[in-house]
Amino acid sequence: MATEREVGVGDFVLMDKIDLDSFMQNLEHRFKNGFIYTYIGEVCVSVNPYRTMNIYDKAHINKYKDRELFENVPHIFAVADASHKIMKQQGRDTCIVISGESGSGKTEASKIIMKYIAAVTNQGGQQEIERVKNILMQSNAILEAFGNAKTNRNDNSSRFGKYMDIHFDFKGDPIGGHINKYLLEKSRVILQQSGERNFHCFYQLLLGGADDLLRKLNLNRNPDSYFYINQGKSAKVDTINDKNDYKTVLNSLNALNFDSGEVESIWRVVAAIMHFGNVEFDVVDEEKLAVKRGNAVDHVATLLQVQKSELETALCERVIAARGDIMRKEHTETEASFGRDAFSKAIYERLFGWIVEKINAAIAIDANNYSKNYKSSLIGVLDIYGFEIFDNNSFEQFCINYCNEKLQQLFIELVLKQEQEEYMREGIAWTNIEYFNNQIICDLVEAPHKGILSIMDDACKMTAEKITDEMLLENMDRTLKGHHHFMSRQTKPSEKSLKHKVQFRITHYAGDVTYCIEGFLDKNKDTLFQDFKRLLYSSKDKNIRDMWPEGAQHITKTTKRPPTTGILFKNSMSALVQNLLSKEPHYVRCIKPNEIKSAAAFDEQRVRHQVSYLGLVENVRVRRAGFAYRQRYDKFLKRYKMLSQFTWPNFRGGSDQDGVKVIMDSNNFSNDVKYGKTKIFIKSPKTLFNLENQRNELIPQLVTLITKNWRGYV
Ligand code: AOV
Ligand code: MG
Repeated sequence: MATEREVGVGDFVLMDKIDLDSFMQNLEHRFKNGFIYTYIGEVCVSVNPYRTMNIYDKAHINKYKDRELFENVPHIFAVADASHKIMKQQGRDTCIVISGESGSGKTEASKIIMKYIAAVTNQGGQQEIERVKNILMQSNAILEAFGNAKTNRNDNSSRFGKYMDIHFDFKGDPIGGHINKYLLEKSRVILQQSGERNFHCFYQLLLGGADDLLRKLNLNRNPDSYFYINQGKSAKVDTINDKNDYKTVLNSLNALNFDSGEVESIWRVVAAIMHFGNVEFDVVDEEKLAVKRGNAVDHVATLLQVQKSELETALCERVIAARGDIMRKEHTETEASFGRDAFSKAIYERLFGWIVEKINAAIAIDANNYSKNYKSSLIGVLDIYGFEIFDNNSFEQFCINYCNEKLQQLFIELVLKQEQEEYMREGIAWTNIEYFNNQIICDLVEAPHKGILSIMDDACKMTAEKITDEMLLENMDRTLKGHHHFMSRQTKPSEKSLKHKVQFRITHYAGDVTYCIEGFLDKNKDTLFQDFKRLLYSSKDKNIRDMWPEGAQHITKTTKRPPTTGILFKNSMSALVQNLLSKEPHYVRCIKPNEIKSAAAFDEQRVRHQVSYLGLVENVRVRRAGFAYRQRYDKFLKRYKMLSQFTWPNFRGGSDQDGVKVIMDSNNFSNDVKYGKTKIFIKSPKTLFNLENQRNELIPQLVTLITKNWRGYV
């Protein structure tokens, strides 16, 4: 029973009138009164409060533990509990899909869910389970240090997608986990827009690292000294304490069993990248390029534990193997700079991947405690990078926004499918509700042959002629002309806001995004000269060598061209969707209340836009199309049995459905309900209100009655 007084309507399905205006009114009213969560049936809508709320403490956890959704004021804890309960009681795999645009609160939501699960499990205090819980919690600090960064939309923006499986034993206690990461935005390592930062770890090291360590790494504490981390001119962020965060990360690395050598390797790679950004080139003569004199390259060689001369060679020329012959080719200055940047990005990406693998090793189910055949159930938690629009949008935004299209598609499919299936299963008639299906945008990006990813892939495969980004855009124009969600100056000459031959626009489900084609091909090809791979494989540092196993390959061994980044990403998205489809989904739909990170402002227009594109009103309509409320007969009877003398104090017999029928008939609700095979479906929310009110009025009398005559009832 709710102990807090509700403000507005806790479940949009129960609103009198279902339209965007009523939805907005209820959402705003609740938000302004501190109610940031509201349901649409079992979907939880969450508005980022941008302030610390005291609704996540022990008392709240206890309030939601083992309760039904409707028993308390809406809360994300209830979603976590529902997911855990189904997994535990029915042994079914579940997942919690958290979506919403950049800065809407997805990552915080995922942490709150983990916190709840950690708090309600392992009542027996088993050591191994405590260990697993500890690792699950501590891994966040590390992943955020290396995978999150300040963007102009969010001070702690996830720059990678994260899907985490948590495995549970038959008692519902966590026994292990696994993290899948999706495309890290590695271009940030070398380039940041004004107002943005590189990944947090760079600043954490500079501000938090011990004097000794910094001396060893040849670093000074001033972020402005390093080109790779100073371009955004915003190293200092009010909401971030890099010094403290460094300590937290170090503690977490220790907790996850990274040994001191591994921790040192991590910081050496991070430091090497900072020095790398300061490496420049001199054109000696037309034929010859050299690394500019200075210390940066010396530091890089020392930190990566490779020969300086070999590093310089790898930077200035490349080895080409053609039909068994080995030749050397000098780089131009542009090629050398490109190589240096590609190398820096690659080292960072490998470091990140290596860290994730080590975390996975630490949280893998312990084979000593659980046999290989042990059947565990799991909860998957998905926290991806949200839809984003910047002043300049490139290949990374294109991938991120495509990922969000896929999740929206999944939501549409499943929410409708679930409803349809439920009505069919229960033998109840169903009427369709109109909604915008973004499949057309998913197709625009991913369709074979005609989709943007495919056009890009074809362009990357052409080696005979040099294809430029401009030519790629021309190919897109030709193939996609007339598509309602694609536009360029070529396909629509009157669109003067688009730069001819440089920009194109996609009308995404969440809004129009103008992309700049420059760099798309390089980023999609993601070329890294072989020389760098061999160089790192020669490192004296075992950990760095481990990050580059392919460096062992002999130069003359021809390697197949690796798949392009876009195709890899498309495949990983498709695998992710398949995986989510195989589980029972729960949704948290996050909303960003304003653009200024304010705890007070509710920007009606911005929120209205999000509610619209997320399809939330349609969600309510679908949910209510026939029936606002449904419940299993046994549960329904348990809750409302006191409303009829036939079922209270003693149920006079028959099935649960019979009992429910008597209650509804005796209250004259027969016209408002349908009886499915296992559930009762109620059409009007008023019926439920009425039942709830009667129950609330009866309960005090019953309590008094029971207290007076309690012996008689026991
Ligand atoms: P995101 O994950 O959705 O964006 P975050 O979860 O990082 O967004 O939230 C952004 C910021 O909003 C956080 O750093 C907090 O300051 C604040 N915030 C969010 N949720 C809460 C909450 N429940 N309570 C208090 N503050 C909150 V991105 O990763 O950019 O898509 O790529
Ligand atoms: Mg995030």
